[in-house]
Amino acid sequence: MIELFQKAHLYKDRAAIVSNGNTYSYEDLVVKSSVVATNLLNKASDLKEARIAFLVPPSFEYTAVQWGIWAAGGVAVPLCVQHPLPSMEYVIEDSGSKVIVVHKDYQDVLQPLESRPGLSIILLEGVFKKNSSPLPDIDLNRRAMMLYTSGTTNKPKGVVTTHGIIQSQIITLVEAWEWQKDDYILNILPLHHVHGIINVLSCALWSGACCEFHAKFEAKEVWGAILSGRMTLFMAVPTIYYKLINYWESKNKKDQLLMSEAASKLRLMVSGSAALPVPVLEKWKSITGHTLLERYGMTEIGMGLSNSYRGERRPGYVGLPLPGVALRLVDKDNAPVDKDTPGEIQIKGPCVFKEYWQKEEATKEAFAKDGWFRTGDVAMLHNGMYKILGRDSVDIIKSGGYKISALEIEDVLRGHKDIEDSAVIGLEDEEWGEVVAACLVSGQKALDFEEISKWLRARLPAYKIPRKYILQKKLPRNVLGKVTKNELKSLF
Ligand code: MCA
Ligand code: AMP
Repeated sequence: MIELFQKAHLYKDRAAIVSNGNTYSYEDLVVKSSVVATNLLNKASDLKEARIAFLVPPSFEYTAVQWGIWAAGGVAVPLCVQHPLPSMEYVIEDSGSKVIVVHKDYQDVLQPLESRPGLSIILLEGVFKKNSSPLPDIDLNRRAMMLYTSGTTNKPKGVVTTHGIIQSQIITLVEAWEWQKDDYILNILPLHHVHGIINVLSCALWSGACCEFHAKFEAKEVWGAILSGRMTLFMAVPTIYYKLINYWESKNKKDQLLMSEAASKLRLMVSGSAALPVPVLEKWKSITGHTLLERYGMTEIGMGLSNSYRGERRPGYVGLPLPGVALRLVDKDNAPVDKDTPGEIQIKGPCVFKEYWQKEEATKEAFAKDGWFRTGDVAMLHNGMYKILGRDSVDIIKSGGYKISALEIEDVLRGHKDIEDSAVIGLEDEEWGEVVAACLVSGQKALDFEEISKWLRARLPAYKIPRKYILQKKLPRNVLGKVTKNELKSLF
């Protein structure tokens, strides 16, 4: 049996999940996920790595479905409840999911897919109905999850991890950040990415701790939970800390004092998924007394580097490789670089993903010949700690902690009837890290940027919509015809 489930049997009556005002024990989770597994199996003995997509908001039910898919031998493909249909449709098709489990509140969104041959859309109630029956034995080397990530190709790729890889990603963090069964964490992150799924939910459940879900991030709700004194841990992206600071600043002195005092009692607060600006770190320290623990990760590797739980946390740095993670910095020829010299981060270890789903060539290209995973992030070792310096591609944007491919947005923009050409870039932004900006070419036609944003919203998630536009007669290009994106930035 998967070790995560074995542990849950031991934790039994302890609170595992709080969602929608209810508290669910580990026993509840074990029972419910076995029922889900039995229903999904529908008399078969094993799902044999069939991909099962699920559209369920962050909740006890989300977790029971995820565990149920795993227990039945399937591959969990979480869909994001905030995404428009075309984004979900791409994931469903690319992953080859033939079954989708959907919460009734989102049934209408998937309605256009209902008549699709070979696709079965099952309401959540439908996987909760039968009693459980014996379940297959799952080997650690089997595929378990597929998360979609944007990269230097125009369409997102499915990052496949096995039960063993997931386990190793969890154990590393449980050890490094000293998770305990008395921990209580809030999960306000989306549940189609590593940060929310592994770092928060799975680490909590591995440890016998309690994970409280909120449907989405609201600064007021997070501060409310901090004030209640029930939390011991908090993990979020820098944009969330920025928003929490703004909320704190909007309060009167008396309230601020209470909020600060309550926050100072947590045992750990972590930031990641994007660079934590030093002013945000400093402001948070002045408000709460916490030096945020900054760490570095990626969908393909889980977490790679972390500042220390007990030792030094250096502002602007991401610390040292986590236990079990091997890291090297290399130059363009894959030769290791000296300290104080920028180099690409390459990673090896049991935490590294198995493959990009059905993209053999992309998988091969993602690894150096000697097996190291090429992250595309550039860092430097300085005074014994790693500092992230940037990325080697201008086509990748990080906004609000989400990784966005400029090429994907350009590709969609090309489908608009009035747009002849486009180039998308990320512009530095205090709140979002970067904001998406688009330079458009339309020939003689006038463009209505609001109409374009509206048109895009039906096709892309909100965080991929450009927040700034400019119109140009033509795009700046170099002699090879490639758009010079750094030059483009200066036009905004
Ligand atoms: C939303 N808005 C934006 C953006 N996103 N504006 C500019 N840039 C953006 N990126 C706008 C919306 O369109 C809306 O405006 C307004 O902000 C509020 O939208 P809402 O969706 O309510 O925003 P929010 O809830 O405040 O979202 C901010 C957020 C969210 C909570 C920071 O972006 C988020 O959950 N980020 C976390 C992503 C994450 O977990 N990444 C991990 C992947 P209007 O009303 O005008 O439309 S990375 C990972 O997993 C690796 C392994 C790692 O290292 O962790
Ligand atoms: P994703 O693939 O969405 O998981 O995003 C992973 C990317 O986020 C990494 O390749 C980095 O570019 C970026 N990232 C994650 N953590 C940090 C951090 N602490 N500082 C800077 N960049 C980060």
